[in-house]
Amino acid sequence: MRSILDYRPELQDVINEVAEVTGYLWQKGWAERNGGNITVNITEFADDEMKAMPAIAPKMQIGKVLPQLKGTFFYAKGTGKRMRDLARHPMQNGAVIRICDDCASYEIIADEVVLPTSELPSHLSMQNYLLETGSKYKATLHTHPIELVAMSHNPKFLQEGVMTKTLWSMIPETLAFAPLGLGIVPYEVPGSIELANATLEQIKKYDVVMWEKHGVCAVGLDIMDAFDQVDVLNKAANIYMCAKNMGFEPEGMTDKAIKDIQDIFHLPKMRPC
Ligand code: 2HA
Ligand code: ZN
Repeated sequence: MRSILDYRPELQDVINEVAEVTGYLWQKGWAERNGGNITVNITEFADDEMKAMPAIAPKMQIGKVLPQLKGTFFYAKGTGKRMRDLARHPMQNGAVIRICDDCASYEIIADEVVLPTSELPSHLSMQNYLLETGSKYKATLHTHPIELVAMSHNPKFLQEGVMTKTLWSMIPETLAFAPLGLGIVPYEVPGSIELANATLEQIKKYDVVMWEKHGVCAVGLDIMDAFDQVDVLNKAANIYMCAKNMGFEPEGMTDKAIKDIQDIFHLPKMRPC
């Protein structure tokens, strides 16, 4: 069977990167069974031939109206599909979708009828916001990083800024590579519009947001960038956990040490476009 990648070779690099990251997610233990999902905006690769591709399944509803997404194209992981399978066979475990002109529905155009992720409302809400703000970010990632999810079971860490401060203070790299910190989304039903709306509010300020007792959602220039930010935050959570397992509360870098790093390295406080 002919794949969309056969005549859009530029797309291959994006899909290869998604496959590489999904392999990491599995290796890290963050992607049990079908856990987690990904979308990447691939509209830049849509030539006339791709735009003319017919739908291969009936139109489906997103559950929200997202005006910026009219005519855009996304690669989306399939619902119920495993990250570890996607790493080897990305076009059988994910699909290319086109958002219809009503901005409220989508159709699958390639390669196979693989229904997109159950968290599509959250992913597309974030993608809509990124376009609305002129961001260069193309990728959204949802995954279940063990130590971060564990921390979200302690109400102390769900207060604004507390988890961010704890994580930043574990190791300077966390501050450098996740400079916006971690937003908090109180528990909502997975896949719900409520979860999508609450995520959207937090993603305005943060590149990575914690879904209480569930996982994280991250945005990035590409899927590797989104993954890296989650990875550095989870590394800090792991250091926190190791110290606790050794029987002590980690001291953490001082407020001054944190501020010095922010100043010396001119770390952004807002998402750069
Ligand atoms: O796709 O992780 O939140 C499976 C999930 C839903
Ligand atoms: Zn999940």
